[in-house]
Amino acid sequence: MTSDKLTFYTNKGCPYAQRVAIALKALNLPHDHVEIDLDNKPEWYPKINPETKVPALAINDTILTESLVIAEYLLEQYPSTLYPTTPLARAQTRFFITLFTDKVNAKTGALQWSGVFGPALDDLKKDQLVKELFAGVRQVNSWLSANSGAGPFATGEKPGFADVALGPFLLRLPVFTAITGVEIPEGVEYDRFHQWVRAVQEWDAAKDTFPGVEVIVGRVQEKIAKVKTAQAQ
Ligand SMILES: N[C@@H](CCC(=O)N[C@@H](CS)C(=O)NCC(=O)O)C(=O)O
Repeated sequence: MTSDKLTFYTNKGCPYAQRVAIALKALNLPHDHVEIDLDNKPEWYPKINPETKVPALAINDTILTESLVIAEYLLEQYPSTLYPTTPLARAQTRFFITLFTDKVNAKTGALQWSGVFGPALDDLKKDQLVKELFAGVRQVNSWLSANSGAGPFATGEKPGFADVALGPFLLRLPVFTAITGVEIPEGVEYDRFHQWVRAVQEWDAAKDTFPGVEVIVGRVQEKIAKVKTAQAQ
């Protein structure tokens, strides 16, 4: 429990904001929820976050922004089994978060948002990125096999910091497949990765803060259509 007043500025579709939502839920922290319409942001929002992005978290009168910073603050401030107990374990977890972000998330993002947020990729570049993505997943699979015993979570039997940070992106892999048609392969080099995805999909704190694959696919398609229409004008 906390005596601090927590106010969470979020948008339910945002994976970064979901990191904080997962932490708040898993730690059972009471808070006020302020949903920000990203297509029509309130005129007062820059006072909360000058970047006008979600998430932001007010702790009494102090405002934190950047999802990883907020999530880690919460895990550190409110002790639980989620936060690694030694500096070395924390460093290893941060390494894994970076590995996944660079080798997997950056690739799925570039493919899913080709021509929308990033440059439009030709087929050759897409094929190259798919190869890099699969290689990245195999690297993540190796790290999991070497560092988390039998799993099923990123750093062991129970969910932890890495699952809070990366869970939103694992939940959105079916969205990525629906939009791009690219599916992560099966097989021994990918088994531990899929086991991790399934564990996060069944974890209450992740499940209960996710609007669902269809809802997110709909939002992504809407966004793509909107940007393409604007580009055509
Ligand atoms: N690095 C930021 C990224 C947050 C972010 O990109 N949020 C998006 C929604 S998913 C946003 O607020 N976009 C609104 C905008 O860019 O105007 C974090 O981790 O908190």
